[in-house]
Amino acid sequence: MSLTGPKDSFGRRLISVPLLLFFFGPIAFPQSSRRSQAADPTASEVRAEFLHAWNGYKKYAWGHDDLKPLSKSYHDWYAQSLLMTPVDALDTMLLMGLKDEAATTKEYIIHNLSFDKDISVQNFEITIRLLGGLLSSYQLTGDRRLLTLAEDLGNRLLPVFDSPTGLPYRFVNLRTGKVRDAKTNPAEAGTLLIEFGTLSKLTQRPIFYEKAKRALVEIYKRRSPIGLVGTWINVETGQWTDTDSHISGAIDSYYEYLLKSWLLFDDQDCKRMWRDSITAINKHLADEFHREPSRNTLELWYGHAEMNTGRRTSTTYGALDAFFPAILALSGDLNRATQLQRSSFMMWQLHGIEPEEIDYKTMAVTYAGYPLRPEIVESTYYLHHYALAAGRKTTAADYRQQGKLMFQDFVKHCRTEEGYAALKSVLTKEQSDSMQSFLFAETFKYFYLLFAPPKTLNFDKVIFNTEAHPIRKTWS
Ligand code: DMJ
Repeated sequence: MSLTGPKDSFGRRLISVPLLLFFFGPIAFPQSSRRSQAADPTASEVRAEFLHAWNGYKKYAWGHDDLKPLSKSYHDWYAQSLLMTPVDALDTMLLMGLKDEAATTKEYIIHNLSFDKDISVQNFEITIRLLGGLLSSYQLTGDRRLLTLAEDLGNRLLPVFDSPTGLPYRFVNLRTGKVRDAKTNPAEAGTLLIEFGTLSKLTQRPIFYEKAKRALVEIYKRRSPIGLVGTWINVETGQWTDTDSHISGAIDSYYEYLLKSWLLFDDQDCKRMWRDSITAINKHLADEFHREPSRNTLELWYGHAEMNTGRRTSTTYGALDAFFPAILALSGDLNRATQLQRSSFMMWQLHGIEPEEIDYKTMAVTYAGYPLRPEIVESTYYLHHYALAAGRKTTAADYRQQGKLMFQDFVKHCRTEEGYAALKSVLTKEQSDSMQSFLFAETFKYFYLLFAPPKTLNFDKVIFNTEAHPIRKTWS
């Protein structure tokens, strides 16, 4: 077979990305065999459970946003479906090597997903799930029709940034561009740059990068004198309306995107903003103590504090906060990452599956639901990766063991006849009729990657968006 095309500086023939995909199939981003490690049989179990849930979705909810696993019906977020589950699930299928399923799903999305709809949608959720999912699947398959869909969506979301401060409104009508909801939070305003920035790089249209970056900077600029941000802010006045500071829901992924945008785009402003922020977080939100004076182990948690004074306002930590060990590890702080992961796992083991929130001082559950969240699995995967990369095989095996225990609990309590169900309460284990699309995008993906051979995805070459869609830096 003769190849045409440009040659590199050594005279070797360069193969284009689509050609590479053609020759090597959709399992993209392979890495060197240096760190090759055998697959754990649990990887196949995870894939089988992914298919169990996916088949339930196909049978009862095909073409809709989500499966309702107990009533065996469907749920759409808005008046018309935006195919949340298929778009969120597609890159996981590709990584799992489910080629036929992925091909059918991709064609379905391309022929049935239209954003020309008279519905008002939540910018943050649509960005992380749909824009992120389309961009990642485009990079994995090379199918430009996915990029076309992503660009159309990006164009329709742009009006959110037309506020007096540049901070985005929370909702936008996909057809008319009408915006609403001036009260937002750092997570919703600041979790856009990976997706919008990637769209800029892939379409050569800087506007997406500029708007999303400005939003991130506008939050940072309004940090308190001690470097913390609050929970709610008005995008028209730029004033905080709730000054509670923490790393939990409504703030969490703002910090995640400061770090990851620096790494993905080599953005030096993001680097500075991340460094300032993590210093303040560790100074004012971290809570380190010995539970019992007789015990040697120092526990690390992150609680809540008033953003201006640093006064501790509550000692709660939850399922969403459990993303932070991954972030600490990615930033190079493996000590705190390891310590915090121990705390998260302690929280999981309290009732054999993780509650949404506990008081870490008393270990009492303050919010008992479990909506199939992925964050603790994400952190386990990261820590396993770093242990393996450092040649610490026993530590890596411990993280897989931790993952196995969590996977067993997860299957035991959340599996239903035709899918997976959230739990109303981890105390009673009563299920609820909900199966959010992040189950496919994140929970199953991180479980799978934890047990699959590392060559499945070259960790060092991607940045996961907050919905676990891996984005590869294909630009210089
Ligand atoms: C996901 O949509 C994202 O991970 C988001 O950042 C937080 N919530 C869910 C998963 O828990």
